[in-house]
Amino acid sequence: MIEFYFSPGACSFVPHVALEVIQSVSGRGFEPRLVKLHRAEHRAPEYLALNPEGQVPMLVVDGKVLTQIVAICEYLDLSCPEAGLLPAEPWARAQALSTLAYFNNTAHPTFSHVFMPHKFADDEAAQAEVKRAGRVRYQEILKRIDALVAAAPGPFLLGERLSVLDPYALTLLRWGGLAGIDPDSLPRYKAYVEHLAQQAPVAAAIERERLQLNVFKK
Ligand SMILES: N[C@@H](CCC(=O)N[C@@H](CS)C(=O)NCC(=O)O)C(=O)O
Repeated sequence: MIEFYFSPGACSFVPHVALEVIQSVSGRGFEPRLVKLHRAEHRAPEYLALNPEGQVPMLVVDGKVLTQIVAICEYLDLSCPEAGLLPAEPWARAQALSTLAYFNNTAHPTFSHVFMPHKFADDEAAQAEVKRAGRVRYQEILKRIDALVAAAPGPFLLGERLSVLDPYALTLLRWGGLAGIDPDSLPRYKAYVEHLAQQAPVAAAIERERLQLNVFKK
């Protein structure tokens, strides 16, 4: 049994879509467990006992805990190769993992500087500077992902099939809206995300999380 701990709009959207793909391909289901970050449920002692980092996503597979998106994606792909969540061929797989790691360890923490500057500095002026600099850097990162979309060999980042990279790319553009970056400034990336949102497993995750795709406010 797979229990999946997630929070709406968070990076847990990535394994959420992966689990939906697996369900559609193999019939293997999962138990969604909503974690309300705004109510600090991830800081509750019961949650911290499972994941001391106090973060989503988290999988509990037959009672065993797995955290970190890169590891979760690797596990989900290996446990259901027919879902095609990552390429099987060694070089293509390494390239895909390279992009996944970039999303997870570079793009994602840069957004955290904009969204949670208090994690990086104590005084208000320093937080404002962390946020400003983070936003400039995040804009550059979104442009780099836009270039990946342009270079994609098909409608998805890896070609004809949806992989774990796609829901991450969607999440990062959506977060751009929260960072004050208008997705209309990246029309190709925006169109790719809109097409992605129409795919059944992605639409199912969006519906469960009740997500609005474009959260940019003019
Ligand atoms: N490197 C972690 C990042 C997880 C992460 O940053 N999760 C965020 C949501 S997007 C979270 O739980 N934030 C709450 C907090 O850190 O207090 C992973 O890959 O799972």
